[in-house]
Amino acid sequence: MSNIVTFGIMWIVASLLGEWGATAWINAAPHGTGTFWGSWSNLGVIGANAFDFLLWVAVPIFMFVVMFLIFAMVRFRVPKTETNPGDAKDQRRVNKAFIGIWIVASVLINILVWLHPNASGLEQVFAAQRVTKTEHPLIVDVVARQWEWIFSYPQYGITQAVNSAGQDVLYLPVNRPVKFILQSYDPFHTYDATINVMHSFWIPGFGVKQDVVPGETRTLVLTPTKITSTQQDPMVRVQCAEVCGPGHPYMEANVHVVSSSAFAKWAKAEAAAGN
Ligand SMILES: [Cu+2]
Repeated sequence: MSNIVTFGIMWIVASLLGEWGATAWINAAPHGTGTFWGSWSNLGVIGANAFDFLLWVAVPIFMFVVMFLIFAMVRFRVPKTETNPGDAKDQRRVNKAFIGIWIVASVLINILVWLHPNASGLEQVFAAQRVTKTEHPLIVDVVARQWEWIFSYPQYGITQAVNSAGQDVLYLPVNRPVKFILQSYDPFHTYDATINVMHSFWIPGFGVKQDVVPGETRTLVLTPTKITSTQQDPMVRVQCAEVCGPGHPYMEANVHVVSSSAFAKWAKAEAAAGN
């Protein structure tokens, strides 16, 4: 059998096994769907799909390189009779066609992943940001300070949402778009602007992260897709993801994704409590 046919069979078998393993891993991910830990928002699903696609593309490329190494090591090993191994003829042979095909294939694969999932995924993310009034987005004003996340709900008259223990808390209704308006400043020390630093608003379980920069107002629109909470899934929490001082690792807040009726009840009670 020619070298090319033998190697081709090795490559195809290894790739099929690899794709089978990758698909099994994707389907068996800890939280059920997708290779990401969290894809419990519309934006998270876009990221998880991109990751899955790239994994499927990467498996045959990875197998090509690994199988090529193994095949060459075995097939072209130096025979015992060779007296001057460093000068073996096969080690100085060049296959220009192989080099050309490798370069063209690499360029094509790069163009492919630039178009999809990169450009196509970004387009989906941008489209999700253009939320319209008819979709009745929930507005949540988010203030990041050293070291606390403050959530207010202007549509419901809530200036700082807290739980019974007085901790900041983020309540969201499931399947309704949320528009986060993100700012970094300290409402309790407005006289001292030097303490305003960069933070990053990260909910790992939603698969999204947005930097919060002093002097800027940034927005993030997403739709939670599953009823869950930090208690059920620690990945569903607000976590600062930009080193912002000694309190940075503890700059987190509990999240509750609840039904729309439970949210209305909570918002009413929260406003009535004067929070
Ligand atoms: Cu931080």
